[in-house]
Amino acid sequence: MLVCTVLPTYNERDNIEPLIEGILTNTTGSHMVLVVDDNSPDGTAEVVRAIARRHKAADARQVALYVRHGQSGLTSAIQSGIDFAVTTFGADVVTWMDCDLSMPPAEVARLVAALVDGGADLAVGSRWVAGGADQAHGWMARTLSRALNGVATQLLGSAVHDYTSGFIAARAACLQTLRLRGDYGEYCIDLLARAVHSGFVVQEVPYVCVPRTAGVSKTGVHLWDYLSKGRKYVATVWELANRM
Ligand SMILES: Nc1nc2c(ncn2[C@@H]2O[C@H](COP(=O)(O)OP(=O)(O)OP(=O)(O)O)[C@@H](O)[C@H]2O)c(=O)[nH]1
Ligand SMILES: [Mg+2]
Repeated sequence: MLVCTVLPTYNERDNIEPLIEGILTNTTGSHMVLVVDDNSPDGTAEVVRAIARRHKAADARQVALYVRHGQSGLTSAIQSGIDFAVTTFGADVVTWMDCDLSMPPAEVARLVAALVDGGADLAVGSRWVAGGADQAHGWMARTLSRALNGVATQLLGSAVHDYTSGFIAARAACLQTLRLRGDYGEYCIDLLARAVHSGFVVQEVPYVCVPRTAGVSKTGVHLWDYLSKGRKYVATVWELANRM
């Protein structure tokens, strides 16, 4: 069984190496990494090329890189990575996560175990179940996230308590049925709601979200940035609730 972790990056030069090493040292068997970089001006791709060369020589674990030119967007970057992982590399399971080290790389193995040992079709890292927490954001952003997710759980299905997680592992067959839609984080609400609605087995795995220590958040640093992204998330929940 081949597992591929897709890593969407834009200016993550200082995070990508500890992230890749953290994933590969905490997983066993056939586990590869695919970085989808949108031609980051900070040289993220150069760092990835060096890591790839080192692994090729040392332990043959594959670190692949896809640089997109003239394209941007988190959702399309992840979907491109999924397509490559499944079609080109033949991955049976695809996982993905943010590359700001807010999602601990050691937790990838627990998401994969929820599929392999737990029989789930899709596993989602969750801040809002017992054992999970959000240490990355301030009180106001956390409260907004909890409120949005509380409404989403009520309207879209109680199998998920963190619809905006972005930390996912899924079987290739599930991802071939459910393609990602949207521009940014709203894809996750949409994907999880459709997975639950379509009868896929969804399992939550608690994780503790920790603060970014290098690079800059793509959502932004002010509460206003979260509110403006949040508007889109509220609209997505509302549209899905009316359609399902
Ligand atoms: N390839 C690609 N990656 C992106 C793009 N926008 C954001 N990313 C990546 O998406 C992930 C999430 O971005 P973050 O900066 O963590 O932003 P966030 O999680 O929305 O906000 P925080 O809660 O502040 O972390 C990171 O790995 C980014 O590098 C994009 O246009 N293209
Ligand atoms: Mg993040």
